Amino acid sequence: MPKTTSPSRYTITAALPYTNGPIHIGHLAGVYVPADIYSRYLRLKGQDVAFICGSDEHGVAIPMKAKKEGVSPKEIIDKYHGIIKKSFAEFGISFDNYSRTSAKVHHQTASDFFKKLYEQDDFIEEETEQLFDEEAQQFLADRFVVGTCPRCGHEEAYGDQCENCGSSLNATDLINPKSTITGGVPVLKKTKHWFLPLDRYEDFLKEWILEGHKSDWKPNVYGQCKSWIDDGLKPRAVTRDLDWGIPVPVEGGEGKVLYVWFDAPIGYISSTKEWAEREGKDWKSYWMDKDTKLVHFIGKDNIVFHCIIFPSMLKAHGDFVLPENVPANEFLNLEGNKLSTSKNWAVWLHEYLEEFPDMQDVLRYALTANAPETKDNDFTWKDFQARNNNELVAIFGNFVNRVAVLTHKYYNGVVPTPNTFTDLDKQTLQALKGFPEILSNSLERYRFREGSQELMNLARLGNKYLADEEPWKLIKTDEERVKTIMYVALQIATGLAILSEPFLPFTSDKLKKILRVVQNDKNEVISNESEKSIGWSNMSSEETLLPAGHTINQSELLFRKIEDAEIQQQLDKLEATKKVNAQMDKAVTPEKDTITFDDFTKLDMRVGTIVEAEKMPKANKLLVLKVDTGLDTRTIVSGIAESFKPEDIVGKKVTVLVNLAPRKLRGVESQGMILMTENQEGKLVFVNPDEDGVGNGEGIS
Ligand code: B3M
Ligand code: ZN
Repeated sequence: MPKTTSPSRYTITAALPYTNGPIHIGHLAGVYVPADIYSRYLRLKGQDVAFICGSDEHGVAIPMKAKKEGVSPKEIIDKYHGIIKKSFAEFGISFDNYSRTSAKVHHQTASDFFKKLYEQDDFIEEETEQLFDEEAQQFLADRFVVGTCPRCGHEEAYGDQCENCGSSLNATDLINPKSTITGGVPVLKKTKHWFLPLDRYEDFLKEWILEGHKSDWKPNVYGQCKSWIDDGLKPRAVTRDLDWGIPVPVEGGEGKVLYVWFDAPIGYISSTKEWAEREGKDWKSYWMDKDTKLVHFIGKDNIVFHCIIFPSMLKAHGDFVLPENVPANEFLNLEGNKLSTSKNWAVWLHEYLEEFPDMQDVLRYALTANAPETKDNDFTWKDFQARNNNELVAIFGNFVNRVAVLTHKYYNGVVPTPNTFTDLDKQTLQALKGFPEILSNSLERYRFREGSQELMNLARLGNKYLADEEPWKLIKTDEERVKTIMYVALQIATGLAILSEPFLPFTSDKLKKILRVVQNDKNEVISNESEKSIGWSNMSSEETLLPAGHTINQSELLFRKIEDAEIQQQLDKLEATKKVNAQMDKAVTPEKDTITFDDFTKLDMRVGTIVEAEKMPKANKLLVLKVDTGLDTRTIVSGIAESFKPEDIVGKKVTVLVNLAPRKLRGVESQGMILMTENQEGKLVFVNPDEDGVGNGEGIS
């Protein structure tokens, strides 16, 4: 049942990113931005929070990447752990600890966890037939094998999971399995593994999830759990025949490692231990105290591991709390296509940070405002530009800039003493007081998209108030009235500084600097003149957020307009990626039937030079060429008009098949063939001897 008492502390985890590539906007929208908003919000409410993450450095994806890049797995994890950790920090993801599963503390914690379950006889130890690649002499598990998912028919399902329907699989479940190492069809070979008997936890999961979390878990999460439990759970192997990972710490475990999805979630515990030791805290209170609220932030493809497998492990272990909620998001697409690390179809966080310096909050806002919270959603650069220009610049930034500029213009930056409040003033101040609860109401239910729009509504309230009251006109006729208007506007700006922090931490800092308020260790803001510190929890009960007499700093632009050219540049970048992918996706035409050497010697290929070139009238693709073959100068018609201008290829050396039977093309007799191929962009290029000194007529063998 959802907890009714308020927790003593929160352990917030964010899925550990694999160190086989950088972070992209799909990871941010799905997991890290919502987790950060929630953690920052809880801290602002004065809660004791451990926001935990780290790099997931085991699993087959790492050695696969290492092999592809021709380096060691250690070099891969060190490279991407560094890129990921740095880019999270620069993006304001405020982890209390970001560890890594290659760390000693994790190896020890995961080994101890396994040994405890082993000693409690929680595993089934069994020799079974597993998929084996005879050519690679390697057992095939996880991403070492692909095949058709038995549940949804997805043809690229991995040995442990189908990313399409999220199902957790045994490799032997796959239909038509194929080795991703050699492409070969695997055979079955006996090997011993330890299995977690998930079927033994069905009653526990039915009671804990299907009964206990029917009302508070998101429908997409609850629905997936229900369908797996209803389908019946099967034992899952938690060890692998691999040499990359945490060695199986029991008799008979030689040459085997823990399954990455067994060890990785334990990484949350190891990272908490590492943090607690550094901070002088007791890690056990964050994982073993029943008054701790544990929340896992993940993407939908990780639901089975965080709602079924890891909780069953925690239950078996017996000492740990269970997750109170797992608010998994759906997937984010990019410009209508699925994000893909392997196809480089992504907006990479580290590249964004370089290309849009000091604009972290723009991406945070755009990703939150369109977050895939209940269904897959699409990120477009046009929407990113619109969210920035039409909301952050035109509403939030415009309001704050007006408040600061007018306060300096009329009062040298000093907050004026208000006169009598009109009904509108009172309604506006009352509305301001309601925002902490409005936002809490969204954030407590993990509705970050809704929360971001409510925050923008607070900026709209201020913007509209100023636009309706027009102090810049009234100043000529009613100075006393303007004092009240600017005082009210400054209260709204201060409310924005406090309430924007979870969503827009960088903007909140800038706004606090403009308002010249400092944040104390209780996450409350305090102006120099007042003893009262104001924060999320008391701003609704305080009459004054920013006292009269307080002096603010000069304004600074919180946001800048994003120009069409900047967006076009990003779209061009994606277009180029599309072309590269199209080229790589182009199925390499299968090899033709074998020919004999005699067949080959019949081909007479010579070096030639194009001496004349012109377009074939009324034929878009054809050029009529005069080619000096060394034997003669002959006419050759070539389908290269869409790749070359005639004037650009005169003098070009080419390879010519000279003894091809002549044939008429659009009435022109072509006497040979020029050898061409396509480059990665799909553009035709000459297959030609580009070394100097190779003369026309030279045979090619
Ligand atoms: N490394 C991320 C993924 O599946 C995976 C999460 C582990 S959380 C313990 O993309
Ligand atoms: Zn599937």
